[in-house]
Amino acid sequence: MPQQAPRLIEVLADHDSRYKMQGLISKPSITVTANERVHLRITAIRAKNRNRDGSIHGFSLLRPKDHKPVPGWELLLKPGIQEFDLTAPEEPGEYLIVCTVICSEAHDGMNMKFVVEPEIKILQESAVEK
Ligand SMILES: [Cu+2]
Repeated sequence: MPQQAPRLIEVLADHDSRYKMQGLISKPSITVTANERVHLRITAIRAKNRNRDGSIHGFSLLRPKDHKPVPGWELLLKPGIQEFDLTAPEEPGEYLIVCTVICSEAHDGMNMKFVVEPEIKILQESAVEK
């Protein structure tokens, strides 16, 4: 089966402890389809503080029901551009991305919406499965 190229999503983790996306500077959000493969390109710019390991921001995806991090989606960011190949959660819902590095006084507000929409099954595929 031909694999579709993962979708590129670009995020800026900025010096003012905010996530930003092109065209969505004041209210960034990511919408994906369940199980979709995504290629995240995150540019991180240092705020006031960093962790001992050199991380300047975090990027963790939290589940809607219990705010537990999604496995594989607990990212720590070093200064500069970093790329991650990830698979979206299979459960639809409104998730939250939060920073996990106490990067400045504004850290508590460093979060953004992440929506997982249900997967649309192609009729032919489900006919074959049954
Ligand atoms: Cu932070």
